[in-house]
Amino acid sequence: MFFRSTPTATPPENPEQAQAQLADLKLYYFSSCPFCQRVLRHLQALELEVELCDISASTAHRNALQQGGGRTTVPCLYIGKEERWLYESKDIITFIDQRIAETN
Ligand SMILES: N[C@@H](CCC(=O)N[C@@H](CS)C(=O)NCC(=O)O)C(=O)O
Repeated sequence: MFFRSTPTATPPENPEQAQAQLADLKLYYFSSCPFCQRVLRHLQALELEVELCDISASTAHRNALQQGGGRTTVPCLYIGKEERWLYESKDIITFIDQRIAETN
């Protein structure tokens, strides 16, 4: 599958604050999903981490996604502070960038 890659992100000026901004996030994913890889690559370029929930490795994660988000499509970002489930890789990347921008 081919898709346009996102522009390479650069790590934030204040990585500790930026990392703290992501503390309430969980990324539901599975590793062979190219849309998940897009989000994971973005996080890698930023040198930041979110909690990862692999739905192919854990029935509990899969069930949590189904029950919380309403479907098992990945990637899906659970936003703890808002109790919100965000689907769509591009929207997830935009959300993460916005959260980080709040630290600048
Ligand atoms: N447009 C979505 C596509 C997501 C997508 O198609 N994910 C696949 C895995 S690669 C999936 O979860 N398919 C199973 C389903 O939708 O239940 C995105 O960019 O995140």
